[in-house]
Amino acid sequence: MSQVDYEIGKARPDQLPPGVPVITFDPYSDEVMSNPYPYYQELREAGPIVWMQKYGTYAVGSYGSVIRVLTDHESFCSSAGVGLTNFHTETPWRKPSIILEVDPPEHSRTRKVFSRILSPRSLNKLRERFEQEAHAMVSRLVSREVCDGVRDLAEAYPLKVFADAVGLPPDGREHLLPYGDMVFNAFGPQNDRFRECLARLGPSIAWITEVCQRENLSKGSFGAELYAAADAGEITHEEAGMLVRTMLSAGLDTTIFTLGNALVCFARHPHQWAIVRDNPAIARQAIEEVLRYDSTFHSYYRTATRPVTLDGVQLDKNQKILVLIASANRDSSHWSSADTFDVRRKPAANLAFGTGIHGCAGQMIARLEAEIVLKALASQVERLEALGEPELHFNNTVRGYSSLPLRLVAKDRKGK
Ligand code: OVM
Repeated sequence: MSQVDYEIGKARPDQLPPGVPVITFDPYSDEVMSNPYPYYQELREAGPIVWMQKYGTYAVGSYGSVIRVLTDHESFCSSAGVGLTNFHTETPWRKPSIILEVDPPEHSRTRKVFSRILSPRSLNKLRERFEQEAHAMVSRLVSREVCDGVRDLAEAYPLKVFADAVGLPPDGREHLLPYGDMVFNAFGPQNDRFRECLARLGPSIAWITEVCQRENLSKGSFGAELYAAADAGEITHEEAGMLVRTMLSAGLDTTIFTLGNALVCFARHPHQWAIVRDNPAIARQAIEEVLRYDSTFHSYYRTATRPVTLDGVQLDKNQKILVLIASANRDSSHWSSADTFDVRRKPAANLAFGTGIHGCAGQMIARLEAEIVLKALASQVERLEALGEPELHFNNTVRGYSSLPLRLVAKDRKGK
């Protein structure tokens, strides 16, 4: 191995304390990504904390260990980056996020502004518009013979309603997808997937930078509210632009893949679809189960701020730890029938949105979008028929599909 594999924060395998189980599979390989769950089980069974040989980091994948790491932000920080790249020793591909990749007290200031703008109260105003758009979109698709569930719904919906809510102009939104793909690839290793994505990125970065400027954001939007917070002195104007960037980084791929994963889940589990269709009030809970069963965000890192013991293992300062939230959501010591997709369970406290001070700030708008789309489908669609295998989109951090050929079979309205 080259020198770079052993820099600060990445202990040598031969320096490991005895008794730490070693896993040899590569969580970023196509093979593991095609179906990561058996590998996650192997990892959990190996021990509460394991050594990831290929990357020279620890990893946690059980429910308890994941919570222990995420709720102790003083020992396990975000300011060294929440990807494999250690910002203390390597140069990140873009300026670090001022909300994700920081610790208190800096984090508290930006998070407060963000949380207010994305609070349930402020989101209430969006519900009606979101519902109208979902109903219109679904009824157009139902009237077509076939559609692509990912392109025509999972992508189209957030690209319309969320981008509108942030305040973006209508043209150029196609840049959001390659940009988001890059953001999430960058939380993993600098592998071929990372490099190819960066090489394709071209003009998307410039477009994103441009639309984060105040004059390009519509009145009354989240973007406008961020700049208003700057006028009020809570943050600087430059920080307002950086927080618009966060919304665009974190708010599209995540909800898009969640919607696509939901469509795949329900196409594959028609009885589960029948439960939602016949009782749309369960939609919000059903989305929670989609997030537990096939989590969108699979993993990210924390970094030890000091020598710290985790599950009996002594970690050095600067050590990176992979936190596999998608694995915690399948931990059979926490969930009964963990590998069963069951919309009737109440998967509260699933870790799809993380937990602790960095728990997803956008989770309420993510749930709102998904619930509304699912309810629109429930009111109009009898069955979701997959017309072929969905196409998996490979990304180092988020899991979802790039295509799902689909027929949405209309409900028979006669006699109903
Ligand atoms: C950000 C950012 C990017 C991706 C995800 C995220 C899950 C935040 O730029 O702040 O939160």
